[in-house]
Amino acid sequence: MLRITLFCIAKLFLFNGLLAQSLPIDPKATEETQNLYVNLQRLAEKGVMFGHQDDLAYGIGWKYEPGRSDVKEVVGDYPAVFGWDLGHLELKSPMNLDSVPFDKMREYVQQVYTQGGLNTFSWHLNNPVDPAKTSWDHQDSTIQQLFADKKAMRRYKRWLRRVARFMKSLEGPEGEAIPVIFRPLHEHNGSWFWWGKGHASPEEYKQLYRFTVEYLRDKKNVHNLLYAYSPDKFYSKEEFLERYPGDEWVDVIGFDIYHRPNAGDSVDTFVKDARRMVNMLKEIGEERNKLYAITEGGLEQIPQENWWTETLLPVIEDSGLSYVLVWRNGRPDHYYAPFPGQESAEDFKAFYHKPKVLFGREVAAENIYAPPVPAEQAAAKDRN
Ligand code: BMA
Repeated sequence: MLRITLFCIAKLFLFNGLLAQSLPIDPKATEETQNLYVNLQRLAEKGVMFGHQDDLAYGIGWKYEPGRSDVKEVVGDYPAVFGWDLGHLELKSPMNLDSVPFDKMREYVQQVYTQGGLNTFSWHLNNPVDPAKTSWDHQDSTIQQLFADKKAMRRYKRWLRRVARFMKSLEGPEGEAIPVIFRPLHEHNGSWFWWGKGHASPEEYKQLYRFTVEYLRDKKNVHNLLYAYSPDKFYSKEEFLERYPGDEWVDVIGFDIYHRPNAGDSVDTFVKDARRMVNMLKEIGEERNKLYAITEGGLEQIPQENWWTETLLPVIEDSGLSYVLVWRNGRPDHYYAPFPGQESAEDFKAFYHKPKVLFGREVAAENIYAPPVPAEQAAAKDRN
């Protein structure tokens, strides 16, 4: 009898464990969103997806030319993950803070979905207490003021409704909502944004994160989002979790990390530090059954010829990371992916060919929005 009871309890735990691992925090997540979440967990065992911010919108020397991508022009394939930013959507601006028209952004997101890739959104939103101020115009206690000031709160809700409308307008060929990763209030353990560490207590930050999720999901019925929590670089698990809103609010955990070498630094220092962060992230991800990723980063202008295979690869390989996303190719002095002729382009090709680094075609073959293939079938397919 005791053995039977124990067996039942064990089964229940196992079942709950599987459920916790396989389902997004939104119980009403659309079918494609649920499929995506489960497929991403499976895919993370195969390799790390490569991502690039604004990849289809512009690159070095071009803007809004259909089909173009700096990454594709170097390796003959698109990235697997595409980052976009919603900053200024809240202001009803027709284009985002980096001049990408939202109508075009929607088309790019549709293109990515159709070709089997993944879209992720950040949001450099203005300050809802003082809307003329940008994300970076921080002032103390903004979050506290937001919750105390009815007018500011009405404004923030209005902004969230604009986000909700945009997210719902992302539709696939059958009218289905396109699942995306939404990564609000990022890099919050730094103090450069108004939601950052120096301007809010951990509880205030959590309150805003939870409010944001709840409003979109439960009030506005947006059900095509997976939510990501991503501080900037961090030095302990405690620091990583200090402002974590809780497992029931987050689908993906990650961090942003830029390589900013100082004269005299050895590459090894960055690799070691970053790898330590990846290892801590992996532990937290495994403990909490969350997908984990390097949500943003890179080396500006990539002046190191072998940066991809000698710096980035040792940071990400055999890590279980879902993806790594490098920032935008914004200007000749501000880019993070190579383009033809760029110093690191040859090395980027070698990086592309690493079996555990996944680009567009490999991920397209995985049908990440389709019902997950049962484990046995997948294993049989692998054997063939
Ligand atoms: C920063 C820079 C800025 C940009 C901002 C938001 O890292 O790329 O030029 O406006 O991100 O995308």
